[in-house]
Amino acid sequence: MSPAKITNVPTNLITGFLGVGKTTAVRSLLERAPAGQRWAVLVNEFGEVAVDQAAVADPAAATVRELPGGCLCCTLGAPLRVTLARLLREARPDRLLIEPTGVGHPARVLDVLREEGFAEALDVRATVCLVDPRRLQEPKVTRHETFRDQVELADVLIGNKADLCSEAELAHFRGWAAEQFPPKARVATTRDGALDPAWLDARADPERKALFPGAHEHGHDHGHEPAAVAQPLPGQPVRRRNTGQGLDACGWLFHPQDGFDRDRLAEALRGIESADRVKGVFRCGDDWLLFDRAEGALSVRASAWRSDSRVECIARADRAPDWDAVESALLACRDRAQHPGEPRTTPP
Ligand SMILES: Nc1nc2c(ncn2[C@@H]2O[C@H](COP(=O)(O)OP(=O)(O)O)[C@@H](O)[C@H]2O)c(=O)[nH]1
Ligand SMILES: [Mg+2]
Repeated sequence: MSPAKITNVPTNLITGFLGVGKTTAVRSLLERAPAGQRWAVLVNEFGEVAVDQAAVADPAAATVRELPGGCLCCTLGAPLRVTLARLLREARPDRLLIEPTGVGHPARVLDVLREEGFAEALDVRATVCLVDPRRLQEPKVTRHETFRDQVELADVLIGNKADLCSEAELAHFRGWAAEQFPPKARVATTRDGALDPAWLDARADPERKALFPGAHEHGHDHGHEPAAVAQPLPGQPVRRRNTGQGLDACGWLFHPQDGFDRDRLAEALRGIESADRVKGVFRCGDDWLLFDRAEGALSVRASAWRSDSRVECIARADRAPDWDAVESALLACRDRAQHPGEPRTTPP
């Protein structure tokens, strides 16, 4: 056995629907990681453009890797194993957090973490599922097979966005969480995913089983390998599209020279009304800013990302925006100073 062998890295899966606050929780946990510990994060977003990596990137003590392109459970073959093995080898983390896409099925991810190849390297601890208590009244959510399995497989169940919930909604969440069987190791409500890092060490109960292990096997028409990334040119971003499971995601990677006007961009991102989620990092002058629109509200904050501007939009497939128009609107937000005579090109 090599002395450098990696063993028993405490590992947690952070699950929950799109927009519930998983990445916010991961950031919050990283900020409160014990001093001197190195944590690693593997994120996977539904879209093909890796924006979460930029969103989580700030904490210096963490290594963040993103596996773009569909859902973790679809990239379960070589891409997940290879990325995970490389992340462990390079980061040699004291803890690993994995955020699968909100539409992904956690059971198969857990299976990979527990399979022979990783059983020694990883010590799988509590799976933490975040839910939005306001949405527990919606049968569309509570009957959703992926949602039910996220809840079923969770050791720790968190009602997040408590600040946006009424007392009645919070009480309903607590009652519903208490009825889960087998009982959860921990139930709590949080704001901005501010979980107590100690909850991560709750025991993972391997007896928790998916109710719908096949729930995810339908409706994909994206490739099962992350697409090779083509190179954008100034004014000619690379566009990536991913559809399936009733969702239509479209993202753009811009050339590092493309800079944007903050105000016009905010207006344009608000204007993509039929997208449920819009997330991007943009260079605006000397600043790099993370724009995040969820449930209609747009937040803007500084980002540690410095590589290129990139954005990802996710919409319901039956009301997806005209992506050509979105691309034109984004390009129109570039700094007026640059490339005044540049020809408009039609995307592939
Ligand atoms: N008001 C409020 N907003 C939150 C809370 N947690 C997360 N958010 C916001 O919800 C949006 C989605 O959060 P994110 O962590 O990216 O969700 P994810 O898709 O599950 O990773 C972001 O704009 C967050 O700032 C919360 O507790 N309260
Ligand atoms: Mg996220």
